[in-house]
Parts: sequence; structure tokens; C-alpha cells
Amino acid sequence: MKQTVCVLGLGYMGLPTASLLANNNFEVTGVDVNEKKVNSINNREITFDEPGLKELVLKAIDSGSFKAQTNIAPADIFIIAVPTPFTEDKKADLSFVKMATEMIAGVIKKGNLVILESTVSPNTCTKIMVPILEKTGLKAGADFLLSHCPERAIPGNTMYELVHNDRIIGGIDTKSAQQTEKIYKTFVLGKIYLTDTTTAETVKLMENTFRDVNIALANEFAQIAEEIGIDSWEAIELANKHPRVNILKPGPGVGGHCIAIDPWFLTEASTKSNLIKTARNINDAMPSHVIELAKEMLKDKEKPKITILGVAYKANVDDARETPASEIIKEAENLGWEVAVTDPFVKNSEFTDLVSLEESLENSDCVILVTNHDKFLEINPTDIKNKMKTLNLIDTRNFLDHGEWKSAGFKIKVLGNGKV
Ligand code: SAJ
Repeated sequence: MKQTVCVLGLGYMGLPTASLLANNNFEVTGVDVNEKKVNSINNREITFDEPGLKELVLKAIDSGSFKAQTNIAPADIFIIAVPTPFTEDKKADLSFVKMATEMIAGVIKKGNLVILESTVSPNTCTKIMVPILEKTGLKAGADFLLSHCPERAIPGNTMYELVHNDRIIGGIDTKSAQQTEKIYKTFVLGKIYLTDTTTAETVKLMENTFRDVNIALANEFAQIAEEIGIDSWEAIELANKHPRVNILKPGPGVGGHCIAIDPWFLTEASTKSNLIKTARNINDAMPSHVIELAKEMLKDKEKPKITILGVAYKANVDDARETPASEIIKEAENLGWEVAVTDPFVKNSEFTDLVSLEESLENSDCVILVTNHDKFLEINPTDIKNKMKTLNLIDTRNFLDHGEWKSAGFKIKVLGNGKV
């Protein structure tokens, strides 16, 4: 008989994981509190774009091994993949993890395994989940198993990375880690490493913090390069020719639901973390730096109109969570500028109206490229120049063909390039 799995949270990680398990011999129930999302999945619609996901979900539904619902179902294995936002004072908001654990506590039976995939602050498994689950009278380790298997797949390439990336599994005991390994081995081709829950929680935060600090370094190099009068993009590329150097890319800021948030989870209980906080602040200040570049370029205009190309937090995805575009738009509007925003992937945004590319360029004084969607490479500057009032371009990703834009008559600024 197939083992039953209940996946709580049908978002960016929960739904892909649920569909992989359902296609690998598990009987899967996906649970989400959002009834609209549940209905659309059961009606064969996916509310976000992720290459390869829809096909896999439909295959799982058609084989009868996957269904979505709003209520928890008893199962052999529970997987929690709910969001962990952060609070105003930059602490992990674990309310969804707690709620999911309470739901499981309502149906858990002896012999069940509970797996946490959501990114959390250290000690969440032992200090928060175990007490909730033990209120049932069952004992962790003796009666039920508990582990943390942090998700590590990157949006935009989730389906590939869920299968091919290595995984870290931390158990409250060896048996919990080993039982979890058996489940992930059914679809993971990467290596699986076993440890304890708190180490696994910290490893996940360290990975995203490493990336955030590295991007902050690139962003600081970019601003220094602007002062010195060199091109940081060229300098970083050359520095990366060293066998032990790998500097990431500067940009308008760090967005997304992970890297812009997770470093705070690591620092919230620590008195020792200066570098991590400084890096976060450097990255959070990048939208203001973009506005400074725009102010310089538009200093002769009283009430300029700017065009923002891209609100997604990164290239070729429809996800605008924590996007640096939001702060850029807010600051520009506070200056009294007219702001028109366009994005070929993002359909709706909570913080701005989105218009077509054509409309966004109408009478504009400056195009600011925020997201490096490939689609923006198709813009022909000669075709759009008649729509615009003044021909200015700020490229925050060093992405567009500057020669082409210059030939069309545009004045160009590139973030991190003190030469242009
Ligand atoms: N960014 C830069 N410069 C760079 C790279 C990225 O400015 O050189 C910016 C992006 O534009 C974006 C932000 O950083 O705004 C984050 O993008 P990302 O592609 O670095 O990462 P995420 O947030 O999409 O996914 C990360 C991944 N973590 C790591 O690579 C260590 C992914 O593997 C995790 O699973 C995911 O966080 C998560 O869910 O934690």
C-alpha cells in the first residue's frame, strides 16, 4: 500500500514537492488555507509560473495520487512548506509554522513523521514544534519522528533543482533523519547529508546569508567604482578570473522571499552579527542609490516621468515579493515624479499599477531598467524614442545593449559604472 503524505502549504515549494511525491508512489493530499488556490489547483490551474510544474501537477491529479483541500488529512508523513515572513522589527514570523504544527497535532498518530521544509530561525523544531506536537501526549522520538529538510531550490529553476540539488536533513534523532532520507531519496538525485535539526536550520540561513553578503560586497564595489570612475562590472569579471574569487553582481537591491529576509532570522538572537546586518542594510539602500542616479540625470526636470522596466525581484519570473522596484517607485513618487511601471511577467502588483510597455514609455523622461527580463532585450530604442519626451536610460543590471541605445540618442547611466 502507498504511504500517505499531507503537504501543508501549496506555494512555491509545497506544490512542486507535493507533485514530485505524488509522481513517485506516494498518495498525496495538499492542504492550503487559501480556498481560491485549492480550487484553482483542483481545476487544473496553477497560480504562479514555474517551468515544468504544471505538467507534473496535472500528471499527479490524473493518476489520482494528488488532490488539494483546505482541511488537514491524517497521513503517515506531514510536510510543512508554509511561508515564514518577517515582522516589522525584523524577526521571523513563525505564526504559519505554528498554525501548521497545531493542525498536524490535531490528527497526528503514533509512528507518524513530521518534516519541516519552511525556512525558520534556529531551534524552531526543538523549542516550538516539539512542545506543540507533544501536547497530544505523544513523545518526540519515541512516538513520532520530526526532521527539518530545508528547501534549497531557486525560483525559475525549481523543478530541476528539487531533483538535482543536494539536500540537508536534520532529525531530532537519527531515526527521524534516516526515515526522512528514505522519502527524499525517491525523487532527489543529489546527495543527502544527515545532521540534527538546529544545524539544518542554521545551514539554510547561512546559505542565503552568504549570498546576501556577497551581493552587498558587489553593491559596495559598484558604488566605489562610480566614485573612482571605473566600471565595476568589468572589474568584478576580471577579479573573478582569480581561482579563489567569485564576486556576485551588483544591482538595484536584493528581493525575493528568501535572501532579503533569511539573514535577519540568523541575527535575531545574536549579539555577534555585525557583518550580516551591515550587508542587509547595504542591499536595502540600493533602491535609494538608484534614485540618486536618476536625480542626477533628471536634475533639469521639474516633474519628470520615469518608466520602470520590471517589478519582478529577478529575471524571467513573475514573483515580485520584496522587490527593490517597490522602494524605487515609492521614493520616486515621494519626489513628486510620475511613475509608469511595466512587466511582461507580473500581472498584478499590490504596490503599483502596471501598464503596457507602450503606455509606460509615453512622454517619459527616463527609462530605468530594474529587472533583467530577457524580453526587455527585444526593445528597439530607435522604435521607442519618438514616444519619449527625453532620451535617458538608467540600466541597474548592466543588461541592455548600450551601444544600440546610445546610437538611438539616449544618454546612459549604468549602476556601478563610473565611466559612463
Ligand atoms: N541578485 C543580485 N546579484 C546577484 C545575484 C542575485 O543582485 O549576483 C539579486 C536578485 O536580483 C534577486 C535577489 O538577489 O533580487 C535574490 O535572487 P537569487 O537568485 O540570488 O535567489 P532567490 O531568492 O531566488 O533564491 C535563493 C537561493 N539561495 C541561494 O542561492 C543560496 C535558493 O537556492 C533558495 O532555495 C531560495 O533563496 C530560498 O527559498 O531560500
